Formats: sequence, structure tokens, C-alpha cells
Amino acid sequence: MAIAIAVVVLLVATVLFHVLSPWNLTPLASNWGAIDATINLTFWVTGLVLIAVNLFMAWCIVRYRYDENRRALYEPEDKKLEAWLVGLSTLGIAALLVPGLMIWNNFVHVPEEAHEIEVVGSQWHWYFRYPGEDGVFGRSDPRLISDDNPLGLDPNDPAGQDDIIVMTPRGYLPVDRPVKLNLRSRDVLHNFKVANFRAKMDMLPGQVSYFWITPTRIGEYDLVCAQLCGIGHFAMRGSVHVVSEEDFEAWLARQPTFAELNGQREPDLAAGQRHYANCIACHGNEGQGNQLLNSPAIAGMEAWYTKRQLAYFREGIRGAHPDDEYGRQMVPFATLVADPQTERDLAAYIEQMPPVSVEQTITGNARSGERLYRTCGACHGRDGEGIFGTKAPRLAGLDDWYQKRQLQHFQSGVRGGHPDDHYGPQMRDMSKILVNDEAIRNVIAYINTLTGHEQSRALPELAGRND
Ligand code: HEC
Ligand code: HEC
Ligand SMILES: [Cu+2]
Repeated sequence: MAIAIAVVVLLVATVLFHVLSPWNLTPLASNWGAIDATINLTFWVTGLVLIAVNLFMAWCIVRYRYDENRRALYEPEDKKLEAWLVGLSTLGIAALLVPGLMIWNNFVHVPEEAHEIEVVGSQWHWYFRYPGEDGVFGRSDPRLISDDNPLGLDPNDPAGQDDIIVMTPRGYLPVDRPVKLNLRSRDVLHNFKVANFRAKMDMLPGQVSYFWITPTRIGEYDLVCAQLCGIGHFAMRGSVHVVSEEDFEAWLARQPTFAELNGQREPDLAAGQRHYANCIACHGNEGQGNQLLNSPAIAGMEAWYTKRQLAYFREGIRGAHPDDEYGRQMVPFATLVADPQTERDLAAYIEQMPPVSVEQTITGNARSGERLYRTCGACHGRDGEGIFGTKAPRLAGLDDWYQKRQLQHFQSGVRGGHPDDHYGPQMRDMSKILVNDEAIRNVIAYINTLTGHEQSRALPELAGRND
């Protein structure tokens, strides 16, 4: 009897939990209300079966409980009962599958008036591409992928010249206009998922998968990867902004085209050197840094990383936290070099400065640090060389005291906590694997032994595998 009561109590609790739970679906922001309908239908079908089976079980426990004077009857065949069971389960399973198949059919049949965008997944980032004025995507080939051409566009294809590539994991869509999303992957299996759109799909290397949606609600929606795609999977986040038609056109007009990106003149190192005069007071004339002024060595720093940091300082994404007294010092100097050409020349000049040897100020157990570093190496490179593909900068040759401060700042959210920071949050999560001061010292002691010689090795290899 007690067991029968327990079964019924559990059943009631389960049903109540479902009905009263505060964890509902996120607000729907696309035309795929039909997906919600199937989710609800699935709940009804499985819910009714759950209730029926549990009540039947409780009833059996009571009705057929032990009785000395009763014998069980062996009755293996009951054609009538079996016909009922087979019939009912067929009906239930069909109710689960048929609506899904019908909706799937719609999901992959793109309406003619839809415009197109491309989303590319990469460990652990998102890129967006828009076809530009001609409405046609240029040809792409994984063999052409490089630091300057992360999506591997063919520079000789006329259709690709006006394509717009968005390097930050932030895509824009106009509201109320159907859009076809073409999905590609640069490396491994990823999955594009925006919960509010009720739409997701795998992205496979070497293939273009697609579906369509009509965004129906203006807002900013989280984009996550829904396939376990390696060590940084959980950090593969982005956002999709649904905006009005005018805002979309205005945003699109601000983005440089592929031809514009390609046609930029070679950086002028002499001009870069002149602009660097602004930085010497703190970072030194050879970019060797100055610990007394809390300024790290920057000689040889990758141009893409320097540009991102300068932009972050300028936009208040880095150096704006009230506790970031060192980052704050950079803000006026980053603003000083805001002109895009100035910034490019300066970043190129810093990149070609010969590396300096930095003094080691932190001791720790490099052997335990090595174990910790295995995770870090997935993004920063086995030799601390930095990998453009993962957006993680070189660590070899970076001042150890500066690294320590950055790791502590990531941990406390002084760095990487700004809502518009799409790269810092990865490090915030990662810095938490360093559970105490000793772990920080150990991993830094190991990074101190790295040479950074395997320059951006990972990318061409990945490209080759895509063929
Ligand atoms: C007043 C001193 C000062 C001047 C001048 C200065 N910086 Fe800095 N810079 C700093 C400090 C301090 C930091 C460290 C910030 C932190 O700890 O977060 C820094 C950090 C940086 C970083 C980030 C390094 C990294 O590894 O993330 C870059 C890039 C940088 N500076 C470039 C420049 C450039 C380019 C100039 C000249 C236009 C310049 N700085 C001028 C003090 C200065
Ligand atoms: C998922 C990829 C990923 C992993 C794993 C990772 N990092 Fe990072 N790391 C980044 C990115 C991206 C940045 C640049 C953040 C930015 O642009 O503000 C960064 C920045 C840093 C910086 C600041 C560098 C500078 O010049 O200011 C340090 C120090 C650092 N990481 C150390 C580590 C250590 C130590 C580990 C292992 C415990 C680690 N990272 C693991 C992606 C990663
Ligand atoms: Cu992924």
C-alpha cells in the first residue's frame, strides 16, 4: 500500500512540477510557433502515457497485493488485448512523429522571397557573411583560409567582392523578413542554435546545411553552439540582433566589403613608428614594457590582437571597470590612435618589433603548471604561440607579472565582464580552472618556459582537413 501511495505522490508531484515550474520556453521570436505546438503535443502524449502507466501500476499494486488464498493465472496470449496495445501505441507514436515531419518539411523549404546570410562555426567562434548588393555569395574554398581571409573567399570571384564578413560573433537580421541561413563549419561539427527562434541545425565541415526563419520580434538573442565541439565548446557564444529594416540597412552599410578589406594598402611601418612615439613613455622604445609603470612588453604582439585591445579600451569594454586602475591608463592612448589606418600602421609596426626577453619574476612548480596548461594550449597554442583561429593571443614572452594580474582580473570580472566583450568571457570561464594563487603561479611558471615557436600552425592544418 505504501508503495502505491508513493507512486501516486510522485506522479502528482511530477505533473505539478511541470505545470508550476518557472522554467518555461524563452519568448518566441520567430515564425516557428509550430515547433512550440509540437513540443506541447509531445508533452501531452508522453504526459498522458506517464499518468496512465503510473496509475495502472499503483492500481495493480493494490488490487493484486499478496493474498494467501489467491493463485496467479498464466495467460501468455491475449489477441484482443494485444491488438488494443499495438493500435494505441501506433497512434501515440504517429502523433509524436507526423507533425514533426510536416514541420521539418517547411523548415527546409525556403520561401522564394527569403534573403540569405551565411553563418560559419569555428572552434570557438562564429562568423557571419552577407552577400552584399548583388545578393550572391562569392565562391569560398577552405584552402584559401588565412588570418586575413578567415572564411576562405576567392579574391578573384567578382560575386564575392561586395560580400560582407562580420568577424565578431554578432549577427544582425531585419525583423519580419524571411531569411535563409546557410551554415558552414571551418573545423569540426558545430550546431547553430538560437533558443528564441526555436531553430537549430548542425554545421558540418565540407557541407552547407540550411534552414529558414522569419524573425518576428526586435531584440538581442543568445546564440550558442549545441554540439560538444571540443574543450572550449561552452565558450562558443554569440548573439543575433533582430532590428528594424532601417537599422539593418544602416548597420550593413557601415560594414566594409570583402574588396574594401582586401584593397586596404599595405601597412606603412614608418608611419607606425611615428605613431608609436605616443606609447614609448610606458611601453618602452623597443616595446620592452616597464613593470614600474605596470605596462607590459608588447614587442611582437599580433596585429589582430593589438587592434582588438585598442578597440576594447576605446569602446569601454576593457579598462572601464571601476577597479581597473591599470587598464584605465590605456584609454586615452587608444583613443589617440582611433583612426583605422593609424591603428593598422601602428599594430603592424608593433608586430614586427623584435621580441624582447622579459624578466621572470614569478616562481612556481612548472611541472604541475604543464598539466594545467594543456587546457590553455587548446586556444593559446601548445608553445604559447597564440592562434588567430581561436582568437587567443601569444602568451610566450609576455611578462609574468602582467599575466598574473590579467588572470586575477578575469577571475574577478574586472576584465571580460562587459556585455559587449565576446572574447573576454571565454577567459573568465577558463581562469576559473586555476583554483588558487598556487595554480596561477604554477601555470605561469610553465608559460615562462615556452618559446612560442609554433607560429599559427593550427590554421593551415585545419584548412587542409576541410577539403
Ligand atoms: C600611461 C602609460 C601607457 C601609455 C602611454 C600606453 N600604454 Fe598601453 N598599457 C599601459 C598599461 C598600464 C597596460 C596594462 C593594462 C592592464 O593591466 O590591463 C597597457 C596595456 C596595453 C595593451 C594590452 C596588452 C595585452 O597584452 O593585452 C596594448 C595592446 C597597449 N597597451 C598598447 C599601447 C599602445 C599602442 C600605446 C600607444 C598608442 C600605448 N599602449 C600607450 C600603459 C600605457
Ligand atoms: C577557449 C579558449 C581559451 C582558453 C582555453 C584559454 N584562453 Fe586565455 N585567452 C583567450 C582569449 C580569446 C583571450 C583574449 C581575450 C581578449 O581579447 O580580451 C585570452 C587572453 C588571455 C590572457 C591575457 C593576455 C594578454 O595579453 O592580456 C592570458 C594571460 C591568458 N589568456 C591566459 C590563459 C591561461 C593561463 C589559460 C589556461 C588556464 C587560458 N588562457 C585558456 C582564450 C582562451
Ligand atoms: Cu561548436
